[in-house]
Amino acid sequence: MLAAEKSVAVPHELMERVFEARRQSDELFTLVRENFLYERPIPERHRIIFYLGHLEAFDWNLLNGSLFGLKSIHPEFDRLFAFEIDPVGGGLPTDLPSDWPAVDVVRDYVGKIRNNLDAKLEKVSLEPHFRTNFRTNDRTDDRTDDGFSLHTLLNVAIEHRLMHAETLSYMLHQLPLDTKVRPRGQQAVSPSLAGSPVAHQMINVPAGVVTLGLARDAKDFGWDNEYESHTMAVPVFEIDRYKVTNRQYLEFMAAGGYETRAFWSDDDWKWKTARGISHPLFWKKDGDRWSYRAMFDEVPFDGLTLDWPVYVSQAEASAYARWAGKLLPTEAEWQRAAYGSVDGNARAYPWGNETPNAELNKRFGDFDFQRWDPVPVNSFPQGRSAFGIHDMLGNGWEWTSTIFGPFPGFAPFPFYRGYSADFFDGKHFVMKGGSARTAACMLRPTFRNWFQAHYQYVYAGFRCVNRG
Ligand code: AVJ
Ligand code: FE
Repeated sequence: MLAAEKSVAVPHELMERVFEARRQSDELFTLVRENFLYERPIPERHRIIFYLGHLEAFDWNLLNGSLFGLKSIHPEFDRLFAFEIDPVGGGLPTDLPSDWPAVDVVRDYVGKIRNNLDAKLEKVSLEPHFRTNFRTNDRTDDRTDDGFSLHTLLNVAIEHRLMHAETLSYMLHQLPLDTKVRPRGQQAVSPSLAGSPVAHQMINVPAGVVTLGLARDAKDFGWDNEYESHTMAVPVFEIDRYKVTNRQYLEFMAAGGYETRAFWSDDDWKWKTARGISHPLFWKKDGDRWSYRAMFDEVPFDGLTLDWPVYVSQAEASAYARWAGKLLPTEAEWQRAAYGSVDGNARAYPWGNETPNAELNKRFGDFDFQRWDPVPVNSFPQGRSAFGIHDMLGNGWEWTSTIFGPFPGFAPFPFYRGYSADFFDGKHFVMKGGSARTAACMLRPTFRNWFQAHYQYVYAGFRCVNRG
């Protein structure tokens, strides 16, 4: 009967998610030709090799530090691979490839950490006090000294890894094409899904109340910055039915958008000028024609790619909005446009209450690793929100005008104090929605992403609003 008992105790669902997340992150490292793992595609961030060790060091430090208390197999690596760099302020990192251990050594560390953690997880999952709180966020039978369940910690490990699967994707995006290995069957541009021309218009969202954040006693997992739940009144506004496309952004450029001082804030103008920025990072000029730098190809602007959402920094998005005589939405407006409804009841997703899965994803949006690149902004009519606004989840994050800050009642996770709090500096803006490389679990209404206004690398675009 041991086998049956074990199958009850082992947290299948959570461990399956750990394994699936590992599959996603492992795949990314196979896309880079081995000699390029020591490259730094984004000057502000670590070399690729760091992330190979980081995901396991993170899991180890988190689970072992708070719960297991096993002897470390490599304390030096636990520290070396522990921390990200904060790209704000200070100079750029100056470390050299030779400062990092060899790939084989890092892979060996990864393998050993996984074996140790998995063996321990299998064992503790049989201990009675872990059984209940493996399944929910329930704090009544807490296990860490700070009162957090293993369920919470495993969710932190899973979502941390999945977030890096996305940040690594856009990091590898910046590598020269000949340093990457194209996945089998990968096409340059996804065939058209919609076919009809994009009919841009603005949609009226009546005044209403929106709920932001997660209740402290909610059973579902959320990061520290998602707590607590609170409501806000949102006055009437109009919002773009679709994200701003490459085609629309070309008009802004043709109108001298990058050269007109009045469209830019002081800070953004200084940044743009100092860096000599004159077009979106994902665009490339060939003679007098633009092409799009996709993940594994450069593709000319044509009927399809022109209708992809434009990916830009928040500074560039704000300049466009000013040129158009509009504004970027606040976090609360975005939330209401995506999850609100005419009758006042919030939905779990813009399309309703169906939880995304492999089948539904195909109808509802470009997210959950289905593709590497965007699709035209009108590709998923069935994913539209109650107000008829398209493409709110997937196909690129959306910048808001809201500075990333704590919700009322915020408390940092004691086992990861800096996750959000380190970025409450007035320089980071909330992004909502998700990209082609965002895992479905992070499409929940309360998930908040953030980057600083001058960060061009992320798969993020925007749509505009008008207020009375
Ligand atoms: C939440 C995506 C802004 O990439 O800097 C990963 C996620 N934090 N490891 C980031 C994160 C620490 C974070 N973002
Ligand atoms: Fe990290």
